[in-house]
This record gives sequence, structure tokens and C-alpha cells, in this order.
Amino acid sequence: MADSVAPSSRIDELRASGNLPSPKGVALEILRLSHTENVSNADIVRVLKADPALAGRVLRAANSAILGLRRPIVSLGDAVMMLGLPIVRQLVLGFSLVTQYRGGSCAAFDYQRFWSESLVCGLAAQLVATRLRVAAPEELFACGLLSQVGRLALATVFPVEYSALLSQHATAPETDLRLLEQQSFATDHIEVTVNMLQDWGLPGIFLHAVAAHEDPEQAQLEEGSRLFLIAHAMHFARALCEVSFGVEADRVRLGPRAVRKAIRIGLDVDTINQLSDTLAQQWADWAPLLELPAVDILPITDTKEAVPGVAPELAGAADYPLRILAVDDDPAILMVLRGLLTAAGHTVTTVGSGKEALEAAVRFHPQLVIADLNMPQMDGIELCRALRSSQIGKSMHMLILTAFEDEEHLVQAFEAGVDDYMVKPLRPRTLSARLRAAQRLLHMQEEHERHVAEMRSLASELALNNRRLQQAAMTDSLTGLPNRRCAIDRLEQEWAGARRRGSPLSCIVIDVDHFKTVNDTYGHDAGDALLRHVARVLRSSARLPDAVCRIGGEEFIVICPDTVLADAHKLAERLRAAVSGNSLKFDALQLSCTISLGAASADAAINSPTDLLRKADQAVYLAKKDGRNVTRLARAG
Ligand code: GH3
Ligand code: MG
Ligand code: MG
Repeated sequence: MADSVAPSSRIDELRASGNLPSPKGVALEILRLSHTENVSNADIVRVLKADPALAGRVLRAANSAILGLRRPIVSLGDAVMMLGLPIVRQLVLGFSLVTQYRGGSCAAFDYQRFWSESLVCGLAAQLVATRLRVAAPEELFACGLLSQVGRLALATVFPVEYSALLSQHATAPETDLRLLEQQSFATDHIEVTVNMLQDWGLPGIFLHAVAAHEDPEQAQLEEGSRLFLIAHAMHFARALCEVSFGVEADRVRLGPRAVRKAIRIGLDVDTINQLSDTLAQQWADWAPLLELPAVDILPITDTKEAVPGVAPELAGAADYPLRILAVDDDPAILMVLRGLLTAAGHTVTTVGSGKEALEAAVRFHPQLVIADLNMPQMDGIELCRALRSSQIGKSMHMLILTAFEDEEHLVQAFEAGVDDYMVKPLRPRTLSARLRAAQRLLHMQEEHERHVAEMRSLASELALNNRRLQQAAMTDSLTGLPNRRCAIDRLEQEWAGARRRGSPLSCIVIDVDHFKTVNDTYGHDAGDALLRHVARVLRSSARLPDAVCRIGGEEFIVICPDTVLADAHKLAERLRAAVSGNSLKFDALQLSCTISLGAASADAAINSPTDLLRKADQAVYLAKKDGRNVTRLARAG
């Protein structure tokens, strides 16, 4: 296979140039030794000891993957025995190249950065191998370390041309580097890498994995096969590498992407987090060992707290950030959703079941619910029905995630009230498009609701103002009692009611005695205060159903429903006694007054409310005539 990835003549030309990176010294000797027959571990150890730095690195590699499972390996002999000759050879090769090619004449090629990234790839691939058990961890370490060695080769063989090409690529990073390389050199860094690894005797499966690792989906490897897992593990290692060295804005975008890649090879979220933490620690150990700059690399977990609005995949989402509830029984999907949505500036709550979703809906009041269709106990459709039957759930936008594409499921989902659906696997661009549609709708809905609420508030303000105006029109401003207009209305209502029920109705007209004298003696303010005082005394002395109103300057009326004349008389006397018996303290003065009262009852001779009022008025006149401070009853007939 490796022969087919590059025209051998082209690679032969590169080989013939004699400039391809190759190990020297002790490493070269070990490579040579490993091809001779009957070579013993002791021979290898003896040669290795001649380069203590290299020996130390091999020892460290032998210890790095055991992760505390065994006692540490302290002797080089044990390390070589444990690792086996092929792996020792690969490690020696990698380490030798790192030290020999720290710098070079290709100006745009960052040699340090190249090796830092290669080391992270090696460490990450090794960590994944430990989890998946698809290869010896140290073997994947070496493989990861060398997986891009073709770039170093191109930089070494064509320093000037490759530098120009890299500068060109830097201005348009989205263009395919391999395509540019093919145009300039009739080969590319992956072809060169695979051929070099083949020359160095790496097993075929690693050559295939390296050939596919930049775009393993496109290679269409057999799902779940060892090759599939190794290629995807290396792909994930590269994604982790991008996150590790990315600037913050990139990390936010790349973090979720790396997580998706890990999920593809069956790693769960906890494992991914642990792995990424371990990677950061191992890098800190390894970087000084290979004399690489000790920059800190950050674990993937740090990208979860995303900066709003910086993920190009969901760009524009932050214009109208949503409260989103994501429901899925698969924590990996939730992690991806959380990563993508948070990065786009939305506020996200995630739960693992339909039941929790209902509780969260009440608490969190999401605008958008993204729910998995297929969940145990309460599935997405049942969740949707439950939400739609509640008041708060009616206006939520429901997006169903489904692995099914068949019509039956979709019809069922829409009948239950979902607004939209998306078929798994989750594709960020599709999710972004769906979100934009949801945002548009929710935005319009919110605008509409705000408009309706504004209208409602305007209408209620108007109604309140009208009520206030009405009240003001019916109220006497000096005393707060109902005014003359209100008194006439009320008298008419009571008149009609009494007629309907056949019940009695009386009214008492009251006029303050010699009130002019009060004004003349103490001033108008004192007169006002005394009028307010009389109003209070009348209101508090009358019964609850009686309406006490001010109908003129110093004139009042008390309308008494269900009251015969004899009882109106008693009430009038009580009112008279209360007014004359209650004086008012006004400044230094003690003001008092008396009232004259005339009471009348509706009887056969009285035909209208006006008649009734006139009769009561006439009775007041009698009271005045009889010396004031008395009650007189209207004569019957
Ligand atoms: P009588 O016993 O015959 O009823 O004598 P009177 O002085 O009460 O009767 P008259 O109708 O001559 O005078 C009523 C006075 O009430 C005249 C007016 O100045 C006074 N008055 C009417 N409205 C108000 C008011 O709102 N405030 C004050 N301070 N005085 C008022
Ligand atoms: Mg009067
Ligand atoms: Mg008067």
C-alpha cells in the first residue's frame, strides 16, 4: 500500500538527493544493528549507553505508558526487554531526529513548533492507545511523533521553495496544504512521511494509519477495525494538538471539534477529560526532556467555558442568544451540544432524561428545547407532549434529534407538536442552520408578545385613567364625599331598586346653620375645615348602606335605602346630635356648628326622585323656620 501512495520514482529522487532527514550516531547504529541477525538486547543496551541523553529518553518512554500500574523501570536492560526491539528502534529514531533537526534553513518552517506538536501528537496517541488497547502505547507514541515527518523532509530538501509555499499557505490557511505541495513538488508531506516510515521499517498498519490520519472519514476504513481505531486515534491526537497550541479563540472552536473526534472512537466524556488532563501533565514532563520550549498547554476542559460568539461554525448566533435546554441520555452528545452552543453565546442547560427535562423546563424556562427522540422511560415525543400540555411549554421551540429518518417517526413527532427535527450524527453546520431558523421564529414571537403586552398595558392604563376621571367627576374635592351628580345618580338607582323590590326609600337633606357667620368670623379656611369635619361626622354616624353626599355649599344629603320615614327620623336625630356634639379643633379655635335636617320617604304621592328631594328640601326649610338644629319630616301627600 505504501508503494501506491507516492510515485516511487519521485520518492526515489528525494532519497537520491541524500537530504532526507535520517538518524545519525547511536540511533543510526541501533537501526543498523536491529537489521542484523542474532542481535541481543544486551548489544542494544551497550550501544544505547553511549548516548546517555537518548538512553534516558528511552527509559522515560518505557515508564510513561505504565501509568502507575507497575513499579517503575529503572534499568535500561529492563526497558529494552519490556519494549522489545522494534519499539526501541522507533523511539530511538524519533528522539534522534528531534535532536538533530532542531533548526534548519527553511525560514517559514517553525522547527521547534513542529517538534512540540509532534510530541503532543505522540503523547496523545499513546494515551488513546492505552485506553483502546489497539497497539502498544509506546509504538503509537513513536508513530505520533513521526506522523508528519514528511513536512520536516520537504523543509529539509526544498528549504527555499517550501518556505515560500508555507508563507503562501499562511495567508489562506483553509486551502489544502497537500494540494499546494503536490503542485510544487509532485508529492506531499503525507506521501513522504509514509515512505520514510516504510524505509525505517514501521509495520504496515501504522503506515496505513498515518496515510489516513489527516482525514480518516474520507479513507472509508472499516468501522471499528484496528486500522480504523488507530487512524482515528491519530486524527484525534492531532485535533488535541490543535487545541493545545491554539490561541483562546481557536481553542473554543477546536475543543468541541476534538471531543467529537474522540466520541467517534467510543471514548466517553469523562475519559476525554481525564486524557486531556494527563496529556497536559505528560507534556510538562516531556518537553524539557526533548529540550523543547516549556510553554503550558491547556487541557480541553478549559474550552468548555466558552467566550460568547467566537465559534465560526455557529457564527451570528450571539445576535439573539437563547436559553437552550438540551436533553439526551448520551452524555457525549450533551457535551458536544454544550460546547457548540455555549461557544456560540447561548445559555445552555443539559439533562439526561425526559423527567429531568420537565423539571428543568419549569426552573430554567428555556426558549429552545433540543431533545433526543430515543430515550428510556420518557422519549422525546412524550416529552414534547408533556411540555405542550403545560402553559410554559406551549411557546417553547422544540427541536428533536433523531437517529431515525423514516416518515412514521417524523409524522409522530410533528403530531406531538415538535417544531423541527435533525437527523444524527450532529453536524455543526446543520445545527447552526436549524438554530438560525429557531432564532428567527422565537425573535418574531417575542416581538409579537412584547407588542401585545404593550397594547395590554396601554389599554389598562387607559381604563385606569378613565376610572380615575369618572371617580373625580363623581367626587367632591373638598370633603371626598360623592358630589351632587353622584347623589342624583344614586338616588335614581335606589328609586328604581326600591320600586322593583317594593321596598321603602328615604332621604335626609341637611343644611348647616348660620354657616356664613363661620366664614365671616373665622375665615374661609376655617369654614372649609368645618365642612370637612361635618362630612366626616355624618359619614361615620350614618349606617353603611346609607349614601352620604355633598350636594351644595354647606348642604348634604343622606340616601337611606330600605328605610321607612320613622327610621329616617331616628337616623336624622342621631346625625344632628353627632354634629352638635362634636366640635373641631382648628388652630387655637374650637369650632362647632349645628345642622337643620329634613327627611322624606317615597310614598304614593311622590312620583320621582326629584319629588322626593324637593319634599326633603321643604322639610329643611321647616326646620330652619322652627329655629334650626332640629329635624322636620316632610308631610305626607
Ligand atoms: P342658614 O342657617 O340660614 O342656612 O344660614 P347660612 O349662613 O348657612 O346660609 P346661607 O345660604 O346664607 O349661607 C351659606 C354660606 O355657605 C354662604 C357661603 O359663603 C358658604 N359656603 C358655601 N360653600 C362654601 C365652601 O365650600 N366653603 C366655605 N368656607 N364656605 C362656603
Ligand atoms: Mg344653604
Ligand atoms: Mg346654611
